[in-house]
Amino acid sequence: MRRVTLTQFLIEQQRAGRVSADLRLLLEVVARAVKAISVNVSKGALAGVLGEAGTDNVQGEAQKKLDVIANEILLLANEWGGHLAAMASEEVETVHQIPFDYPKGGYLLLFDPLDGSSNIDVNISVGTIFSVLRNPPGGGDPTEQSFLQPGREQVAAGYAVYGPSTQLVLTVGNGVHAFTLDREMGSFIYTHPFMTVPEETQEFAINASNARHWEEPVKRYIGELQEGKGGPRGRDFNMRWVASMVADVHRVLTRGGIFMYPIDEKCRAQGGKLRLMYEANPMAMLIEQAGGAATTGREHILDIIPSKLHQRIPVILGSKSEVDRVTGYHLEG
Ligand code: P6P
Repeated sequence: MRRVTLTQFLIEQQRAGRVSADLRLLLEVVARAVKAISVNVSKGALAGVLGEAGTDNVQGEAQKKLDVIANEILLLANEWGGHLAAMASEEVETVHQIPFDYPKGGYLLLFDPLDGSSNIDVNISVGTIFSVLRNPPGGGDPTEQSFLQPGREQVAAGYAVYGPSTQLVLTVGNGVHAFTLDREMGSFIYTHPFMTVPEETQEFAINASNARHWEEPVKRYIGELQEGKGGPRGRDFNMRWVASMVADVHRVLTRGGIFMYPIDEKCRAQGGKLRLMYEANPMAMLIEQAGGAATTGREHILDIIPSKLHQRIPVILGSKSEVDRVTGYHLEG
């Protein structure tokens, strides 16, 4: 069978008018950066990249060496190409401006360079999440306000999952497509066209150690799943929790499920656990493009008008029938 590469896929999307030449270049550059991150992640102890960096990020979290490495790879890879107006990273407090000696383009790139990095030292899958917005017209250097657009404005979103294989999962608004890294060729090969989230599922993902902090609708919903065949759902359910959003969402995108990091008494003061701009929004675009649903429990994630760059929100996403059910429980009050 003819092997289609990411480059060929993107050229076909450009020919069909779904991506501009600049957006195609942007996605190629991000893919190249992801390959470099994959090389570092897969070397682990052999490259001395495990363990703490000895610094904290803007979230006040201790950075892993690979957090810093992945962030630098993405910033340096994307600065010079002329396709970006600015960047924003989970690891950087303010907007990252394009150095003055490089040309600027019309897109804004946001990313979580290495999500789930607490799993690095125990060799569990981690990932990179990215989101692409248009830079609003108006000249001058982009400000934080330039980035504060609802998720529906995204022109592309995706993630890389560094697992048994490295996969790049991408949408440009025409379905969800996955590419598997062929390390010998150094190419992403098109392996999963038009991924879809099954409407029904028997698998849920939540950090059950937070149960005592959950709101009543979540306690009701999870309780019903745990009652299984003998309870109101009349069937048994299974639970998975990797504590690496990319790994958990990739499983949901691949075989269905519901992924939940709801608001609870523990994270209420921060607004939630997961970040809106470079975790929830890109994942919500992918899930909706794949026929699933993504809400905070009370509203569609992609409709939220952001108030700040590192804003956190509750996240419930995956198989539509389950997301609709638990969102309904929240709206019943
Ligand atoms: P907890 C990783 O730190 C992360 O941001 C997501 O990737 C993951 O889903 C979540 O936090 C795990 O949180 O509370 O289970 O450690």
